[in-house]
Amino acid sequence: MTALKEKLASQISPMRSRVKSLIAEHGERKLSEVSVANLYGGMRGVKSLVTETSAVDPQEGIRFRGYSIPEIRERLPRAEGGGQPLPEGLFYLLLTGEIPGADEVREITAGWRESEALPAHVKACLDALPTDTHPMTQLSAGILALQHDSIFARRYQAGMPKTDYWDPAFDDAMLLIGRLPLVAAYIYRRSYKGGDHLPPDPGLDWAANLAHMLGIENPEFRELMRLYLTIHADHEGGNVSAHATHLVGSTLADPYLSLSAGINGLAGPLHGLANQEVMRWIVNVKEKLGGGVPSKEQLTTFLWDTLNSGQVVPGYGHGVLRATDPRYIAQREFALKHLPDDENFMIVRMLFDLVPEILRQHGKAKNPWPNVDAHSGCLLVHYGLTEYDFYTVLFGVSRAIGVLSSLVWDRALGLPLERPKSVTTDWIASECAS
Ligand code: AMX
Repeated sequence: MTALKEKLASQISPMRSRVKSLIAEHGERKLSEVSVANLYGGMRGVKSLVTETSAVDPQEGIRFRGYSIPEIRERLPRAEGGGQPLPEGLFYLLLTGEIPGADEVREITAGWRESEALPAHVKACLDALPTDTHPMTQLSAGILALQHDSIFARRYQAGMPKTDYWDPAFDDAMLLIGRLPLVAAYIYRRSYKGGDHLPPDPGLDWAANLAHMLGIENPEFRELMRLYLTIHADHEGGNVSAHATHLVGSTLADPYLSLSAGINGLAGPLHGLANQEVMRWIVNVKEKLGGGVPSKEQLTTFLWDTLNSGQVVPGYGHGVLRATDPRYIAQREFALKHLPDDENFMIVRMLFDLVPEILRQHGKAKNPWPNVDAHSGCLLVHYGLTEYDFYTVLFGVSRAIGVLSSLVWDRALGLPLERPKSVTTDWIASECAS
């Protein structure tokens, strides 16, 4: 058993007892109310899920097991000579609540990179899809094809006791996360590089190896991938990718089936697909104006045109946040350090100066500030990753770390099938009339 699995195993029994006594002592205590507006309003703010790995404060943003983004950037182990946290370290933190040391992180890198050959049938499955199939569709299909190797599904069929569910869920998570960069790179190279695939480099950490297999051999891009794959990993439990993974997993569908569901949710333009939409919006502006950095006046006109035609400004607003997303700030700091004069970054900065005030005047969005997706595109383009449709795949590879950590805890705590009650509009109307 690895150190991580051992640590996890030692935490499960006390946590089960804690939850049991909370339910026994306070089971009837009310934590939230549900209004008619909530039912029609996407359940914003209704406390109805338990997620141990992270929590979002509307003002401060994400905390992973209590640690803010600046704190994890400071405290998580880095690659040798690197300045960014390793996603491996975040995985350890999300699962255990503890900051790992370099040895623990090395062990996770080794685990993820152990069986990273992509099975032939997975390649064949992806190759059967037209190369212009959206990369997120390919990612979801690739994850489903990998499900053939699910240890959870096999052990469930063999009749494992409930108390053991977390164990193969963890093993599946390790293998699946380890293979995701292979799937992502395979999709990228078949979709955009004529199927000229690049073999993994065994000497690299997980994120750097993904950068390598994409074909971008730039140490700064490796650093970007480490940061990117860390900060996109988790955003508490109610966002669509996390919630969908949790919901499907509550049927005891294995981690592959569950993650594929979460990835399908991430592929929506109001969720993870916003990152490709931001870059597309910027390029569209530049094309219409004949290239270069537009003036403030020109950008303002484009922003109002977008809003007046009934579209959203991608990368701005949020279901929970009410301030600038710290994941945006982390990427901005990276850009200020490494690409301060980049043209697209200059536009992203101008948008930061303009959009909040325009959205305020527009008067609809509850949060006029940028979210994580407003920034990532300009960084990726800078290092040569210019295929916008691929961006959400990187988000998905990272998100797997968070939602699969949560799924392991779901199974450890024996969380049941999720099955809220639905009602009809007639029922609501008659209830309100009484
Ligand atoms: N541009 C224009 N209008 C916006 C807006 C934006 N960026 N953000 C919100 N609004 C509008 C909504 O469409 C809604 O309009 P309606 O009343 O006509 O339906 C109104 O403001 C109220 O919405 P809200 O309560 O502030 O937001 P929400 O919780 O319903 O939705 C989100 C949140 C992210 C879907 C929304 O802000 C949005 O569409 N943003 C642009 C897309 C985006 O960046 N998505 C990525 C989010 C981060 C992520 O998940 N990766």
